[in-house]
Amino acid sequence: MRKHFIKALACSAALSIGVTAAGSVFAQDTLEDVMKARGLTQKDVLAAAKTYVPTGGRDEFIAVSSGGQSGQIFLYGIPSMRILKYIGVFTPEPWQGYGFDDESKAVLHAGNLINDNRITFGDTHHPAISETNGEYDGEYVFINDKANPRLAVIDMKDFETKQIVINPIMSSEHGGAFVSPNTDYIIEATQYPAPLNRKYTPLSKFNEEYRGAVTYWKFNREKGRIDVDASFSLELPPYSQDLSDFGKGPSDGWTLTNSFCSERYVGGIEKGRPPFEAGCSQKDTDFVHMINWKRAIEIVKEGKAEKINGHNVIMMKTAIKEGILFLIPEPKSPHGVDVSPDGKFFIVSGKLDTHASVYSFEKIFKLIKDKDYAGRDPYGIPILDLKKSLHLQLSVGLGPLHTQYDSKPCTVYTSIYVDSQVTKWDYCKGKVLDTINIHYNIGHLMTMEGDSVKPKGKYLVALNKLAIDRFNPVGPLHPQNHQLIDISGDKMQLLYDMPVPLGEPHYAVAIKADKLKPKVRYKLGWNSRKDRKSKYRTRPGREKVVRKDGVVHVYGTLIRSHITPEIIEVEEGETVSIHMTNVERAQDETHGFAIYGHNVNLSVEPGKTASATFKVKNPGVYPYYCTEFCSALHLEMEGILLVRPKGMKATKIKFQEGQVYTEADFKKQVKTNIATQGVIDSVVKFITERNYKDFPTVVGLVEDAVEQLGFAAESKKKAEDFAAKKDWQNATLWAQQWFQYQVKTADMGLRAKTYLEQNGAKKVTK
Ligand code: CUK
Ligand code: CUA
Repeated sequence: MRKHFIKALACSAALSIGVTAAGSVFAQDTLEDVMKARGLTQKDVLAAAKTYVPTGGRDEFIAVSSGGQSGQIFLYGIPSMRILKYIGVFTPEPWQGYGFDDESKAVLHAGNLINDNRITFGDTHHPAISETNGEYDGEYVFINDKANPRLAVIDMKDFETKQIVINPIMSSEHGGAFVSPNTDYIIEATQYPAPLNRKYTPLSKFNEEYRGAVTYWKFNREKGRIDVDASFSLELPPYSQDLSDFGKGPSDGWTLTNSFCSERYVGGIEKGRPPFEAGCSQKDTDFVHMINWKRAIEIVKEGKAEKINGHNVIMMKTAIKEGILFLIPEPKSPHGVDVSPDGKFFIVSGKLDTHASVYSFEKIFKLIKDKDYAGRDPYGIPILDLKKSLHLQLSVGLGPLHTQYDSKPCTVYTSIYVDSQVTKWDYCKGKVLDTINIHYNIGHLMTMEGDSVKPKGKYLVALNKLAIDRFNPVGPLHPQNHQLIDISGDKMQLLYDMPVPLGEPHYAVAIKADKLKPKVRYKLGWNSRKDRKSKYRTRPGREKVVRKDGVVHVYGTLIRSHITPEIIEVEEGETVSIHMTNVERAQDETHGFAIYGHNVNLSVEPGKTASATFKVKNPGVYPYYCTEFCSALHLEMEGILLVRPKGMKATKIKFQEGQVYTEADFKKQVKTNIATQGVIDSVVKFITERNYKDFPTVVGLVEDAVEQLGFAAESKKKAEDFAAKKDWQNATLWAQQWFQYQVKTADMGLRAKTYLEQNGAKKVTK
């Protein structure tokens, strides 16, 4: 192993001299050969070239997608469609320790106790990225849970879930999460009506006591958390509210929420009544609700809201009296409501119709100003006239659902569910420009930053509900299918199919990758879920065990390749609280921490402190170890939790040494170390002779390498001290430890060197 390593180092050092980009031995195939062998057409190769991101390369956009019933979200790159990460949101995620360490359990448990049940799934629908002046700013992601009305906050600095808030009045929701142009509020709207006080109410009182609602969650940007007490809701009729959007520019201050089943039908197929789907499709139109939310904030401040379940709710009668709530008819069973980038129009589709309807805010505002109403609904809410509100309607295909905007003016894309296609059209003039077939049954679709004030165009992703025959069969439950489409030209071109293996990903949003500025590491001893220093943070050398208030607190550290402490001894029945701090500074040096039989599984990224508190019920021997293959001696990153039977005395530990070392062993190890130092020196020379300070990545690696070299020096000193006392056993063991730190130093040095070679570093002459 060691010899191997030294050889590799030496080789690499030699290679750096002169040999660059030699003619590849792999290049004997021509493009034609490969096309023939794999049966690829010119079109395939062109599509491949448009999506391929070379090894080590980066994507231009990052998509944040709902993970459907998994209760997660996931990230992938565009155009490569490479999945980057799954993020635990409403459900535990073991890799990230989410729902396993005390810190993340606090987040998850604050938002999953509903009806006295711990909810362990989520039906995530619509992610939203925070905005500043209507543009994506890459700071936060919000996502809703349709099944158990909740909203989660994810910080894009570390892509961790920071908060889950439970909706205080809804029993079903759908129209969230969508953000106001400066992310001061996030909207969440009901789906299926229910009494807002959550009391049993017979269906005979449906019209009088069942209700819909919209909740405006107040977001505190400085804290990065939703302020529950400053949030409020507005009572709505028991129509099934659907999707929502915020106005912007000239329509800033208003929100839209559409609906279906304004028939207020209650079903009852088992009693011989026509089913929901028939009863809810009787009328030719349903309603989009238009709400003046900026005025609503004032109304709450004026004390005109009522408390339901301790939460401020503006009742319908107040909203009508104050003139902040209006209804506009929309064609049969509408879906999707999408405000244009300039905020002058919004587009609604009719699922049972072929039309997309473009509404004009200018016309609507005039109708409101003139009190020009077409009538009132049974609750007294003013209804505006459909025709007078419309800019135009266009037949775009059967079953239109959602609309996304292009960077090109007046250009939009609408998903067509029944016909399984995307229609590109001009919403200013009302003209179809192009259609493309997708596979199969598209729901949402996403253009790059396509619901912001500045869409970026280029790509469109069709989020398809079914995959049917597009992938290798894997049983009756098929993956879903995200299809990448090139929209840069006049004609749409299908490029790539990506199977999605974790749930129905209703909606996704994509942001320009260079807007994201994620962390590399945490400040040492960080509680990442609370965004502050952990009171359990521990520095190397300060590890300790403290018994306090009946709890055994273990303050430990993790660094390649050891866990401190390596032995934890407690008594049966005690409560143990293990706090692990990863004291690495190196990029990507995450350590895990898992213990046999106690459901303890931490992910401790560099700088993080994570804790696991549990009761040891049974005496026994419980090995623990690091779960990330973090270094050559990762398997040795281990320890033992000893649980003594009650009343048994602790015995002094006498260790069995595996091998007895001699002076010769010590000298041999020192010789190896000196040779290794030579290689490190040559790498250091290579780096310092280059303009490495111009490369922040390399500067970071060098910092980490210097730190490891410091540890090497400490071990060297210990080895020499023991050698002076002729304690060859300890001297050799410390010399081996010294070598371990050298290996880590060299590893980072080589990574830095490779980076410089690949990124055109220049030689500097002094
Ligand atoms: S909904 Cu329209 S297809 Cu939940 Cu946004 Cu799924
Ligand atoms: Cu740390 Cu393996």
